[in-house]
Amino acid sequence: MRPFRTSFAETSEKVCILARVETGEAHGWGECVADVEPHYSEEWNDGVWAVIRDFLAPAMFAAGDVEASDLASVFAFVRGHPMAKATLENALLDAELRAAGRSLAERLGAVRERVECGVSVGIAPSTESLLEQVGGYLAEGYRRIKLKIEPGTDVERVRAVREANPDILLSVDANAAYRLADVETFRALDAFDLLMIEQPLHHEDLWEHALLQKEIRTDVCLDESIRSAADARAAIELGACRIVNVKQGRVGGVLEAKRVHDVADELGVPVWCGGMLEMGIGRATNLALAALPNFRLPGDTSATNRYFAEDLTEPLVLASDGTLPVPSEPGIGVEPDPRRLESATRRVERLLEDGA
Ligand code: OSB
Ligand code: MG
Repeated sequence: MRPFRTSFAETSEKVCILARVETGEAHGWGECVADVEPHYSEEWNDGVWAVIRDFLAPAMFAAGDVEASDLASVFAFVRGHPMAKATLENALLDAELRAAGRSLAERLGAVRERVECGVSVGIAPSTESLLEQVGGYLAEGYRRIKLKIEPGTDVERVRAVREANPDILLSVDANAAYRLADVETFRALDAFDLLMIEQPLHHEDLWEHALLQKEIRTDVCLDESIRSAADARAAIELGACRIVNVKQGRVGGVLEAKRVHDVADELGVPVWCGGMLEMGIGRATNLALAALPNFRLPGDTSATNRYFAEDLTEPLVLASDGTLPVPSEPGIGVEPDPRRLESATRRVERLLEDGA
């Protein structure tokens, strides 16, 4: 994949876990959003693999005739591990919807057939290269540019992009690289009419985000800090953010993501769909979610070619108006090509129900 640098790591290869759940009536797919190392969150691929194999899958089998909507309570005995839980829940839900001939978008309550897309631009080697990348994405039609920032180059880079593009929707994402003592940097960023500043401070610190939000004009958006609908309610009520980034994998699956959407809606806070550099299975899942009514800002739901030369599923192609279609076929509406899947697979484990 195209290399992507954040304040915590650089990714240049996509290595992820795919769950295929077979129910007898249908099969379904879930793409795990964890990465090889635990930087963005505590979860990582080998950990997810073990949690699914040793705890979640056995609990799902032991629970007998379960539906995806039962899994949150079936899995509650395992604390945390939302990305692992999301992988199985999304896969079972996909299988149920395929069996019922119903799309995920319809099941979640989608209100639109296309969603507006933004793009997240990684930390560039230079300001010139950043400006060139941003120009390219704008020419493709992307409706919002998000810049990854880190201390040292932040204000200079944001100023350069804003001066070159006075009218675009522009936001920044710090991935928790700052401290409250950096408030002067955020005051300086207030000058650039940013749509939001995403996750400026520590992922476990709602209180300091609330203090920061009082000191700056730009809306704070939380990503890493929001792991459930309860977190979203707490963060909003505390004044820790005025916008919420929803990533279904981070909150334990699309069903909890819908509850995050609903809580924010009830409290008058807009949400938007984040991304974890997903391949087509995860990307199609995100597009269904992004079609819900309170997803009011363009998401990090970029086209396949922004990340990958080739995907396992058919590419999702950006229209010149910066939108992607919401899949309308049953379930998530996409299917990996068997040959490409086989050649990309490094490890397989089949988990069977007792007696199967
Ligand atoms: O913080 O939103 C983030 C990618 C990997 C991990 C965390 C983040 C991101 C992105 C890119 O910003 C989102 C995407 O394009 O999928
Ligand atoms: Mg983020």
